[in-house]
Amino acid sequence: MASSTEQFDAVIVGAGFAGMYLLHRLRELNLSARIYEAGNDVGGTWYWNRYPGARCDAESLAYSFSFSSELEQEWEWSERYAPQPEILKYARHVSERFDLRKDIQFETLVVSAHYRDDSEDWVIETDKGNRAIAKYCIMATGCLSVPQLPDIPGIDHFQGNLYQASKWPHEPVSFTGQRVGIIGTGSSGIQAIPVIAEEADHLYVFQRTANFSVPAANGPLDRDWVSEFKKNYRAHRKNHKIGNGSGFGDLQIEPRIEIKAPILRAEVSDDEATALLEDAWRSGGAKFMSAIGDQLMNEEANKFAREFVYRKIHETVKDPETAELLCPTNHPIGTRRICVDINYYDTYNRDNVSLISVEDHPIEQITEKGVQVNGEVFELDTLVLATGFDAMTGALLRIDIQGAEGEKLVDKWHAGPRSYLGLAVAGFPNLFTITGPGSPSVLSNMLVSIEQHVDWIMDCIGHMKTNELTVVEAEQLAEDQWVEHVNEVANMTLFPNGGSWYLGANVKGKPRIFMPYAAGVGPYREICDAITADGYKGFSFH
Ligand code: NA7
Repeated sequence: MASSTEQFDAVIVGAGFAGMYLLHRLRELNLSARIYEAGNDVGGTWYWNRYPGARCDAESLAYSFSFSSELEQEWEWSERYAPQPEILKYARHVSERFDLRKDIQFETLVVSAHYRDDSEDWVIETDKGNRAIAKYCIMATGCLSVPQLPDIPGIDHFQGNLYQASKWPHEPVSFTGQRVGIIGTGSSGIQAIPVIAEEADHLYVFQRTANFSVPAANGPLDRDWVSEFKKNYRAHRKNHKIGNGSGFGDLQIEPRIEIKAPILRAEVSDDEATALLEDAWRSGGAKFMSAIGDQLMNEEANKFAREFVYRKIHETVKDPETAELLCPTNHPIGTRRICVDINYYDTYNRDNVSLISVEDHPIEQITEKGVQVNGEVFELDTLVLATGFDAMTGALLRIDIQGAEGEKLVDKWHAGPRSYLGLAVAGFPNLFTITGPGSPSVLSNMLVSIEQHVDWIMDCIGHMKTNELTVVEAEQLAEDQWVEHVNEVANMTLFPNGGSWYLGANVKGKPRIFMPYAAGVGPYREICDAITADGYKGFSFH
């Protein structure tokens, strides 16, 4: 079925932020590259996730590229947390500004990538019949790009409108006068619920597991403040890249309350700890998770933060039974991704919103008319599925990736992903993964991590070019030690107790392995840089 074979120095899979920056950097090295992208535009996550209320839970001024001062100076973010259409516009702007589109083939799914031992290159094939040969194959496939549909009988029988949050139509969707149901109360559901509730006649929220959510304290960005911030952009960016955190550094903007972390729970009285949490709550955003320095390490500190949030939920939600159902009790706060919301809890005070707990009585089936729980059918005109993703490994394992001697990635990872630094896999020469499992990835500001990975890979490829090397491969021992280290770090935290998609727990049959590296972006960068300085320790070249 392959029509013709094209030759490139590198093939990149995915035209999200990672793929775009890769292409830009490869060109700087005078290397030819082609991106294959499944969507019909750039933007990755921000191309697909168009559901009502979709916006970034990281602050705009940090969740943006830092590689071009001109770009960061000229682009104006409107809000503290940019809405999806604005981020997509930004992605398009980047693609045009750096003339990226001519090397991107859209609406094309990569189906296989096979390494050839004899010629030491990759053969990449697509669903459109392309066959490309490249020295390097770089997976920029995203951590949350394969939607997970719920395993509920009868979905196909539903006669109303059925929408998936992560595959939202490009045309406007109206809920006016409708009975709407939504399954899923993770970040996507929590963003969509308040917006749908404003329009629908009635909204039924089917909640299996309550999640912790903190207020975003979103709002328009003050222009004077932004221009002041931009004067010091380099210093801010530098700050985002260091420290044990997630890559947001000193960005704490509206209202401007200084969070005095890291202060450990044992160092402060109950009143002082409450004051720290109160400041973080008012200040808004995921930084709440570092209000007390050891919240994610120490059960006592975590319990204190949980109880603070329970009080907030009970203060906000008028009906005590609904409030109680919204209080998560089966995981430490932050061990499932903390949600960042606009009016989420308050939405349950509306007369047109009902919370249906399906924790003890799972959804039995979806009928032609609606959702059946405990024998009762909730009749609906529209059903929204916000049921998550096959995270971190899903997109990689859907491609038939075969490394040296025909080894399949799906076999190598049958008991869970194994990677050196989340960047390279032993037995898969010249294959790189951007923000792969074993790197800070979903625990970090994605843009910070993407730029760091791409820069590291470009240094490595530059090194190979200079030294006329053909092949780079992670060594088995280095990979084994790294996997052990990632687990060790995870086990020092409360994360493994979360039962979340970080562990693969949301996908039936998926091995339970804590996939991201939890030590923070700063230490991770230092390790990567030290490996480079040490002659790429743990990598072999020829
Ligand atoms: P999440 O956070 O994985 O949330 C998925 C939600 O869907 C979660 O509440 C699930 O409940 C629920 N779910 C899944 N299957 C079912 C069934 N069968 N019945 C009831 N409820 C179900 O995905 P999101 O898209 O919200 O967020 C993913 C990330 O995207 C987010 O962290 C941001 O980084 C962006 P469960 O918890 O499994 O009981």
